[in-house]
Amino acid sequence: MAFRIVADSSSNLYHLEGTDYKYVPLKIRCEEAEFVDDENLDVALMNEALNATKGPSTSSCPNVYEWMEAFGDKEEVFAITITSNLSGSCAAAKSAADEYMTQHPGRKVHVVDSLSTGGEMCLLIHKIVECDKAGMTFEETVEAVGDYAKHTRLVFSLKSLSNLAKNGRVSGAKAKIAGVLGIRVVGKASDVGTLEPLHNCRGEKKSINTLLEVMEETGYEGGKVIIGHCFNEETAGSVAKLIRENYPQAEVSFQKTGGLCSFYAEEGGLIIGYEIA
Ligand code: X90
Repeated sequence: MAFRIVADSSSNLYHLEGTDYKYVPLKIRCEEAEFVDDENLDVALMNEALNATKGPSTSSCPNVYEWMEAFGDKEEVFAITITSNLSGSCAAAKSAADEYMTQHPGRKVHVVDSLSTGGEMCLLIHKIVECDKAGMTFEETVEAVGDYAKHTRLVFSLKSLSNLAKNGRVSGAKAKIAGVLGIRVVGKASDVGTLEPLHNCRGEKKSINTLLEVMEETGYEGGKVIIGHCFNEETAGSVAKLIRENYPQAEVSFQKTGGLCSFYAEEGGLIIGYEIA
């Protein structure tokens, strides 16, 4: 591997076999405890604590120092962040990159603002690995990942938008609808990297069909899919089944949401990154 790849933990990716991959954790906090979104985090325990707390709960992004630490002493680094429109992670990564390149002339860091999170970040990470393995230069890879990002998207299906609303990441009015029992809000990451709720679905089955419809409306034609779920293997499996029925060639994989995505997607939530044509 020529490149080091660093992502914040909203990618739900803590290890990447055979690559020089590192993650920087976000943190989740309530009055009683702080949870570091690393590979040791027990998400079920975190959820329990968050459900039990009466006070506010919130998240925080990695700081400049933490990003710099993760760059290590590498010559060529790619840093992939959660959308800059909902988090300070990207701004911190960019400051870290500037500082790193000033301190070490000749070294290069390219920050990729995913304008998304979860599985869509993973697709970008996999693309960088692919470029590296193909022997592409840093500059060629910067261009390739930029082009590829035009062909990746993210949809979600959430039972509750409560933590998103409480932390000002979505409007209170939209969160209210999602609070109704049995309603799932299906939506997508907008072009500017914000949450765009699109449909209020009654029942799980309806939400699964709606997810694929939204994927198709945004250009899905059977490309790679990464389904992230917060303790909802069953629905994740049903989504995969539906995709495979319609697109037998589709490469579909699963991931459990880590701390940050689980906090915001909440129990039962699905976050799906995919390629479009
Ligand atoms: O800096 C921080 O404290 C992190 C804040 C993150 C806020 C939003 C996280 C959303 C996570 C929800 C569904 C997918 C939405 C995609 C929108 C681009 C997951």
